[in-house]
Amino acid sequence: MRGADAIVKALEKEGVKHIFGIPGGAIIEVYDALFDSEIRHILTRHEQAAVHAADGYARATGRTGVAFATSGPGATNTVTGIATAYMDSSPIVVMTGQVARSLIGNDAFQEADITGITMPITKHNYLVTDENDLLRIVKEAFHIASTGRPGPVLIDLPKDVTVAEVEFDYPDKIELPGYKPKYAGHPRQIKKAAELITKAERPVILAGGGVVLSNASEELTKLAETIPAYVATSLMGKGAIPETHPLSLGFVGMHGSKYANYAVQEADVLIAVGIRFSDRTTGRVSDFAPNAKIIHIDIDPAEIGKNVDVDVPIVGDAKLVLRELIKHITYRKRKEWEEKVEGWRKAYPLRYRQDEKIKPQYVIEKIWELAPDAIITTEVGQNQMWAAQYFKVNRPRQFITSGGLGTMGFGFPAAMGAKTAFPDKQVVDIAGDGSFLMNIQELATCVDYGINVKVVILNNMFLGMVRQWQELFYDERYSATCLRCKEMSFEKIAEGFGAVGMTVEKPSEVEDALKEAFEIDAPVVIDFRVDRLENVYPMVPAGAALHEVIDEEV
Ligand SMILES: Cc1ncc(C[n+]2csc(CCOP(=O)(O)OP(=O)(O)O)c2C)c(N)n1
Repeated sequence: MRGADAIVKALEKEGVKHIFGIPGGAIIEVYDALFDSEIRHILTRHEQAAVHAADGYARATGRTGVAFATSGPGATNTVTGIATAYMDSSPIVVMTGQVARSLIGNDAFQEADITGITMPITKHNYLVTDENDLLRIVKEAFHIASTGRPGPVLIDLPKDVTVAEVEFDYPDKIELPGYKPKYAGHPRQIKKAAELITKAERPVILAGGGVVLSNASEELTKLAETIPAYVATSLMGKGAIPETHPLSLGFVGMHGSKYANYAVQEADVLIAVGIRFSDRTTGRVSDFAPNAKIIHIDIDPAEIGKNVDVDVPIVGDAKLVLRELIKHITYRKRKEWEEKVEGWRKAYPLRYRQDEKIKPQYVIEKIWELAPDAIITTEVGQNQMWAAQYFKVNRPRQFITSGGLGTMGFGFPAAMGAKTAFPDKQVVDIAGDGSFLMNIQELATCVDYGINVKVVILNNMFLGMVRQWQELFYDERYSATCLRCKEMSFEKIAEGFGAVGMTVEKPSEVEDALKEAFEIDAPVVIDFRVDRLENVYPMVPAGAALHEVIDEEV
């Protein structure tokens, strides 16, 4: 059969149900083969959105997402999507068309060296130079993307490879001598960690996205309850423990709650699980958790000691390591520490000033009240931080956000991906007006395929987070952050695409508008005209330590 037919058959064997993408000349054979397949292809309106959708699909399900693009501009349009998935360790396979082998290096029409371009932002990538390698490569790509520390894998497919005759002999074994992720933690290290925890008077668990990726939230919650220890998460770790759990402190870092930040700073033992200590989480790293011995559990040995010195490193899968660790722990209440943390929780709750304008935090609180089980995606900026602060996530894979790369334009196509995987779930993209405009064309895709996501725009007519930095740290010199679009109507734009649009200007209308939107069986865009100058607090300024937090008087 044609290489193209073999690819599609291989995808079927891998259990792929949905692909997001856009065709073109170099990948047309694969699309031709797809025509006869049961796999559902969703034609997005931009390749960046196709990759974000595959990524959102992967984050919501835990299964590998798949995106297609043609050569040249199609391939280069995937770059931001791939880098976004790479930074957040999301398993996706991206297949790109390439010019025929004889033309590679000729500056042929729509030629781009996409394996060269994506080398630093993929877990692995392939240019298929021999059609006899094709099926082995597809098999390896799915294996590499989804095992160990997950990540994006790209396969570049020269057009003549997709036309060439191949025999369909899909391998069932993988031989990658240089790639053997380590899953079980070292028993001696686990014992050492348990000894430290047993002696600790102020233990805190710091959970990252790795807990979500390894489906270890049950084990993590059990560990917290067994010690007992408070749990703070990174942004990516939201959902590692239900945020309504009495031991949850929510997320930590630049816009984390004061009580979470203080608890980390005062901890005497920090149990860091599946976390890479990004600067947004640690604040000034030299003053991060200064009183703590640090236990670091991570599947990627390259993360151990990368940003923070650790006392007990454990390389392994979070789920397996936690299961073992729990066996060595006996419950011991730490009354003094509990009183201290509960004191902070009482003294420094997340709060905002309510007045006659719509407060963005209020909108999020209402979303949470009305749809606590919804899958939430976010854009990037203030909207993302308010969503992280005020939407209490109750399970892993419920909160989908671009943490590492901070990609504006991610949330909406990621919501499309999540909704494609879970058509019966409410999926809400919490957006800023700037971010939503970066992939707004996907409204056409949503309408086309009946992907009924809800977009909640916290419209401040600013690139709000940058404006906030300018207000606080650049003497109110508002350089290029005002979007000046009072006249622009997201409601009409949505309607122009065939979706439902709404505009809301009064706090008293917020709840009814959300209720109505959640009932409508169509893609809905709600333009909430929020208080334009609202800032995100608390805030740890860039370069400050986690306890050097600024807050507003309420
Ligand atoms: C693709 C991209 N370009 C630029 C930035 C830098 N940036 C971070 S937040 C932000 C403002 C976002 O504005 P908006 O989407 O309106 O959200 P708000 O902060 O107002 O909630 C910008 C420009 C980014 N994160 N991503």
